[in-house]
Amino acid sequence: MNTSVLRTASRHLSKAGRPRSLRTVRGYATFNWEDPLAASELYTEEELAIQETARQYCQEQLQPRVLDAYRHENYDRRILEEMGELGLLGATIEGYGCAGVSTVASGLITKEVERVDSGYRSGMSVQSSLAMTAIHEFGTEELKERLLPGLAKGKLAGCFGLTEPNHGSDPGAMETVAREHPTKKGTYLLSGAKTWITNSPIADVLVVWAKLESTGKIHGFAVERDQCPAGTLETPAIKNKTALRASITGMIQLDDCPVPAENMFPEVQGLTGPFTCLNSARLGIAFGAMGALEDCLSRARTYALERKQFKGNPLAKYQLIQKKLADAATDATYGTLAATQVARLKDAGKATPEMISLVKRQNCDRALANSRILQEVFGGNATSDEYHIGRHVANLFVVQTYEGQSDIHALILGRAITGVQAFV
Ligand code: TGC
Ligand code: FAD
Repeated sequence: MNTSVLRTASRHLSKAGRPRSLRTVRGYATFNWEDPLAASELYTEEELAIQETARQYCQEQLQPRVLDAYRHENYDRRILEEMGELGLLGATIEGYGCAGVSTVASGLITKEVERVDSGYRSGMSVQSSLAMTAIHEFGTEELKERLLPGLAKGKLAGCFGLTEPNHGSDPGAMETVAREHPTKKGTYLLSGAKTWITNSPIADVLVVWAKLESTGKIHGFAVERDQCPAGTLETPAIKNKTALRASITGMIQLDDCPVPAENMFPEVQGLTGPFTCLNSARLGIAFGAMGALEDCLSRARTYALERKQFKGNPLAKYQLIQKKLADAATDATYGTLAATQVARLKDAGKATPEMISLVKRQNCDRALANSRILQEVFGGNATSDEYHIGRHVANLFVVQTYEGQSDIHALILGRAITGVQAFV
């Protein structure tokens, strides 16, 4: 907490020389604006310790890098190894060099990373929830033992290719195909294009979803870059993004790329494969978006206490400003509690995909709406990237869009409520 800021503003806040929010009312605990509904009471000591480790790493190692990374659209590949060293990658997986923590703890890690930047969280989520989960849930034992430890340590980078140039919200219509090699038994040839793929330009292991030409069914493949002959796999970066600039995004272009049959996921076919991984990543985003919103709130509060307009009053004294802060704090704490509840239910085997759609949609929508309103607190200074708020706002648009755009999650919920399908 910035006590010098509080001192400056104290005469406007209370006779006791501290903000009214910090006063204790007899018989009650002290209100903590950073955790208004005391979500921390719901976490185990181990979960809190994991959150603290993640927060320390993120604030000490990621925060100082983010402005430069965002300005120059430069993702530092070493970040995956740093996260791997701390056990942050594939954290819920048991064995294979992974930490085996609860879904709640994993959510809290995600929240701390996204407090710094959604792009950093993106790089971690794709590695953990999408690439590693796909291999862990659906890969052969040999594939798991060969690939998961390297992914867990961040020595290998992973990506997840579902979206195509012509198919984003409707991945069921994907055009990427896998056909059996005409002469080489036990090999599939993959052809097609995936786009907007986080980590693809740096990925060593590319999880690609494709339709088997013979059956038309969707299957997953772990494509290992070092096994692909020249010209069969290209992963050009998509440059000049208007958001998520601290992450790296690209395409996956496959031209009769040979993949051994052992690298196909044997146990799953259809969209259940990719959606199982997305369940995990979407829940992570529900936590992460609250981290980004909390950072916007904290920065807006500090600014409002420091900035004086009209007779030397801090902006924080004005009611319209206070409402913006109150709305953001309310949505951040509700969203954190809701994500925590779904994560606990997931660990207890009681969660449903619709619950995950609900919290992914609501938390992303509220994070985007509130961050955009908090941006106003900074006036013209919001235009400077050194205030960080504009970066969060731009990022949160993407967070609301990927892993199922918000309206798509509304339709998933609408289907569950009415029993009527609205997609087709
Ligand atoms: P639908 O008929 O609903 O389902 C087809 C099959 O899939 C099963 N299924 C699920 N399984 C597990 N978990 C879920 N959440 C599931 N949802 C559906 C379902 O049971 C069915 O199985 P089966 O055996 O009967 O075939 O399929 P649909 O085509 O009607 O789906 C429509 C819709 C809109 C729900 C779906 O396509 C959708 O969610 N679209 C959004 C696409 C999306 O989320 N793309 C994400 C790409 S990855 C990404 O964005 C990563 S960014 C990461 C980062 O950088 O952080
Ligand atoms: P579209 O599907 O074309 O949708 C456009 C708009 O139309 C949306 O608002 C949508 O809600 C709306 N819409 C579509 N259908 C309907 C309907 N039936 N009813 C009402 N409204 C509808 N994908 C991956 O596979 N892996 C990744 O790692 C990955 N990383 C990404 C990173 C970034 C930076 C970005 C921007 C995207 C990434 N994506 C990734 C892709 C992302 O998942 C898609 O952008 C997202 O699923 C939406 O698809 P689309 O962009 O094709 O939009």
